[in-house]
Amino acid sequence: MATREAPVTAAVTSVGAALDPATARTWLGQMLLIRRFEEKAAELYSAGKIRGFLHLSIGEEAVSVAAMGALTLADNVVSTYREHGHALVRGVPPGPLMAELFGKANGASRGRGGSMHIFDVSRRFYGGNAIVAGGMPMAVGLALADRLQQRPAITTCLFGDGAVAEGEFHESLNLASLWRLPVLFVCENNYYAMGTALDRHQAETDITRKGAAYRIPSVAVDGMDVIANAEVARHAAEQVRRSGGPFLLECRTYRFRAHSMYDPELYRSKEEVEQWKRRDPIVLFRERVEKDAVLTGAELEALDREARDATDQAVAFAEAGEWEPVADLLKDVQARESPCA
Ligand SMILES: Cc1ncc(C[n+]2csc(CCOP(=O)(O)OP(=O)(O)O)c2C)c(N)n1
Ligand SMILES: [Mg+2]
Repeated sequence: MATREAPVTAAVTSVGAALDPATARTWLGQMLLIRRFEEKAAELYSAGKIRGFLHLSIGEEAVSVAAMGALTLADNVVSTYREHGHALVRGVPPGPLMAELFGKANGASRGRGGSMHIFDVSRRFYGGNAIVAGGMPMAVGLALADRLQQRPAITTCLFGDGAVAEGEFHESLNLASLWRLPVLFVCENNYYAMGTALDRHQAETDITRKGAAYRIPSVAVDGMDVIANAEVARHAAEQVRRSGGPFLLECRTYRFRAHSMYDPELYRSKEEVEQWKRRDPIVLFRERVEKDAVLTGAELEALDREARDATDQAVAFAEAGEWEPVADLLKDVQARESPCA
């Protein structure tokens, strides 16, 4: 069973920052939408409505809220296969997102991508990438393109702790630093890559130290604390904008569910999972909102109802969608003419 040493760098935690009702409503509403949407997706998977791979980010909602909240719509986002939360906060509507999970033609990627390949060019959301660390060189390329075209935008690149074992992680950090490209690298460190604990595949488990090795300013934050995470992400994004160079933000978090829908979870103890669940980002934030009387009990209930209603409407949208006609299945698979001819 995995045992973890405390990382060398302490994670930033929030220190009593004041909360305003509008922000509380936004953050709680977004986290609840992700939670209810994914709980429903798990149910629909068991019912056979959703097939293929399905990776849930339940427990990691604060990271989505923080990372996406630091951006403007002119910025680019490159994500992983655990991306429903990122997509929802970025503004991909729940209906097309759910329809994509169903594989319907009204899905965000026209039913061609499924859960791991949510794509929305209008929101500069460039996947949904199934390959571990596969999005990282793409993010560096997007930032390079922006630099060459003098577009004043930054690119946020999300990746898991498992990605740090890949060559693409090192190549991407190195080039982004060497060429001073505006990339905000956001590591969702949930301490596991499928069934392998971080300290079973990395000699150095402090991911900020890997960023520092490439001379990238790197900070770790408590990813279960939406207030701290959002504050640090905002500073990180501002620094990328101001300096034009990269930044690495390590968000220390935990997934409460299995890696995907097929995973007996033999690599971690129930006690460990329960311990992390006591720091559920939604519960923690709701407690803080109640303690400071930022929102009333009725407002809190209404937020949860809205998240459930939006999820139900998304399911209805997906159910009403059509399958792509069989005659179209080969469309867009191969170019009609070779560009080299
Ligand atoms: C290059 C590559 N190798 C292996 C896999 C199989 N695989 C899928 S998910 C995963 C674990 C990745 O873990 P992490 O990056 O920590 O992300 P998390 O699932 O924890 O969000 C692996 C090894 C893959 N998709 N791509
Ligand atoms: Mg992981």
